[in-house]
Amino acid sequence: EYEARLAEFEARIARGEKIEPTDWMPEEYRRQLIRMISQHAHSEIVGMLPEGKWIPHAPTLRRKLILIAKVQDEGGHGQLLYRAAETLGISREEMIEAFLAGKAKYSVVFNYPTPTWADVAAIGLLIDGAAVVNQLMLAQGSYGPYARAMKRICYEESFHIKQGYDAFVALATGTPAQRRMMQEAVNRWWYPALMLFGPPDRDSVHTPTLLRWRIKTKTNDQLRQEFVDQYAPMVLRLGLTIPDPNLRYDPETGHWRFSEPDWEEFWRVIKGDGPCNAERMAARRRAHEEGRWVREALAAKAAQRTNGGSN
Ligand code: BYC
Repeated sequence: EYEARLAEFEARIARGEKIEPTDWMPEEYRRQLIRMISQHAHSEIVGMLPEGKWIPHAPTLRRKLILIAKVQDEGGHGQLLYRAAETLGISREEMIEAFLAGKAKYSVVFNYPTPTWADVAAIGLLIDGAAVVNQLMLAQGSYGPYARAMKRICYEESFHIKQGYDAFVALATGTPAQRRMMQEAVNRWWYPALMLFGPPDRDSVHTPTLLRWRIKTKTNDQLRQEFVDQYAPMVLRLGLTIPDPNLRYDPETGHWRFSEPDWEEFWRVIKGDGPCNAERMAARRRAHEEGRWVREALAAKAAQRTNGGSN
């Protein structure tokens, strides 16, 4: 019985069909999706913090308005993703509880600091750029609600890259002090951007299962290479350098060669020992506490309505 259902499920995926919430699916497929989508949602919400810090200090009114809109979009992406995960039978409260308890991960990159305005530009170009490379792949995935959310999110993220590129170009072609500031931010964000794609394939425990069921359609290393091929020449063209002595174009393969990030640092930061982990978690716990009265008021209102109350 189970074997037959599994075969039919896998045949549907092989035909390129989307799996929808009420369709039969293996428990492991459901578990993997909940893990990934909820981590993705937490990443969007935590990802509001490093750039959000710069909203009061944006250099011009125009940049401030754009940044407010961008950070707000990230909050929206988080909501969209929690909703997609809820279709798999887990509640938003359970997901947020797991996150606040430190049991669910969020992207390693948001544990790095943003000491200057140029870090906002570096995130906008490199981190959003990396996120889009990853998410265009996820938009091809087999689970309907996640793939559709990805498609919509990629549209907005493409605008985010444009704002990142615009701020990046302004600094990279600005005064010597601005160019120096932009270069230092690139030095800080290059390796985190490479880390966004996850551990190397040889250490990626989930990749075989995710590829088998088309939750992912490319591996971590494949996407990392795509990112470097696309973004390294862009940074160099703007007259900046990349902090990797091994970076060079290989005409034989048509790809850029590059050094891997420090994977020991990656695992250490994921486990909680990065420059901003404690600060990020504290900010989220505080926001959760400060929002408690809103959740309680909404719940009370809903209960009143089901009890037939008039207001
Ligand atoms: N950071 O077997 P692996 C954004 C964990 S935010 C932290 O390769 P998989 C934005 C992994 O969870 C967009 N942890 O995993 C927002 C696993 O641990 P668990 C963020 C990571 O799933 C604001 C273990 O390492 N994007 O765009 O095959 C401002 C083994 O890894 C990371 C997403 O979340 C990491 N980078 O592949 C600006 C995309 N990588 O769970 C921008 C959705 C790995 O067993 N996720 N780990 O405890 C994915 O595409 C995949 O999950 C990954 C990892 C490619 C990240």
